[in-house]
Amino acid sequence: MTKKALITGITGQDGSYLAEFLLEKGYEVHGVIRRSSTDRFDRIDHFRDRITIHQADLLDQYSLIRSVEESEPDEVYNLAAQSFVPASWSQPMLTAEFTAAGVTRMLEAIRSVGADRIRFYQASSSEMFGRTRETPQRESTPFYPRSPYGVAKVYGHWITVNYRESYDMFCVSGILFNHESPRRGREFVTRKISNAVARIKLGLQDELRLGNLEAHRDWGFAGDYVRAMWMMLQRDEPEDFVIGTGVSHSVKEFVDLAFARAELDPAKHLVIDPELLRPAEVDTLIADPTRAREVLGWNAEVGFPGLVNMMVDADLELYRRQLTNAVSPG
Ligand code: NDP
Ligand code: GDR
Repeated sequence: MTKKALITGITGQDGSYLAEFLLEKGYEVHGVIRRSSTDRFDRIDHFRDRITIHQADLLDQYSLIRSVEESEPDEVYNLAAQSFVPASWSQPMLTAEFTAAGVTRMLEAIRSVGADRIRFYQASSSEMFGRTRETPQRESTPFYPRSPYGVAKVYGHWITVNYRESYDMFCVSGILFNHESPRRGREFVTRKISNAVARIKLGLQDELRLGNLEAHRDWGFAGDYVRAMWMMLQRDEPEDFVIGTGVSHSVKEFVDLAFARAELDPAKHLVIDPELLRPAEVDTLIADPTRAREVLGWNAEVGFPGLVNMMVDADLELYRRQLTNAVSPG
């Protein structure tokens, strides 16, 4: 029998890769999209006709129930969230509504429709570890979030654990470390860098303004990480896993590799802007993905240099195409 999956956040980076992955596996894929006055289908346009869209919002309980009723999923992947950390300081209440309370609304929607047969994945985050003393971070590491976003994710994490224990539901959280791709939103630091490098190379901009260059992150490729989400829902017992590469790099290292890929000198273009520093920073994150490797059989296939090169090459290609189209007649 064909399996059915419902994905919230399908228009986002991870949602688009996950949908492709599940379509490839033969799933019937349904996606939740919130109403907007403009089309926001850039990341899913190329498979839009192979999925079913349900209009719903994490703020609206009834719309979520209806999306679950209509799609009759075997698996629900809750990827929707306000996911940009700096925005969580400027919009803390909205972040709490989307990223924290939204998880409960989705769990309630599942519970009201068919808790015993629907498996649930929650997109937890390494931001929950924040300033924890333990390094590297594994499943048992205590949380110490450093932003309203991180705090909201801790809520989402524990409510998922709580529904598993309260109602015997198959609910899991994947504690995913930063994962990037050419589809990453342009405000996140990796894409901001690859985008700027490509534009500088092609003479479209001259400057790249960044905040804290010394922050360290465990960066992987989003395509690898959506595979881990699916693997977690195929197990006999629900269990939470840390997903990361186990290697951490600084923002500065990302900058140096990205500029080198385009044969540019960062010293000529990089500007440090104190306005981009955060009220509270997460200095270093590094995953211990041992359980994911040993129990799930998951590994990150793309390493750090491969990821940087992939992102710079994709942005160079994107802007070269745009420039060619702009000058070609007709
Ligand atoms: P994106 O920001 O790219 O995508 C977020 C998605 O959520 C978009 O589809 C967005 O829709 C949707 N969304 C936001 N608010 C609502 C709402 N009120 N109702 C319905 N949909 C909504 O995030 P990513 O793909 O990078 O991340 C996916 C999930 O994983 C997020 O929960 C994120 O917090 C979490 N995460 C991400 C990591 C990463 O490194 N990428 C690491 C760890 C966790 P729209 O297009 O309309 O804005
Ligand atoms: P993060 O990702 O906060 O880790 O959250 P982001 O790419 O925004 O920042 C990473 C680090 O880079 C430093 N930095 C800058 N960041 C941005 N965005 N812009 C800048 O100009 C800049 N200069 C330096 C930041 O201070 C930070 O230390 C991401 C999101 O995808 C979350 O949703 C997810 O949960 C976590 O990853 C894991």
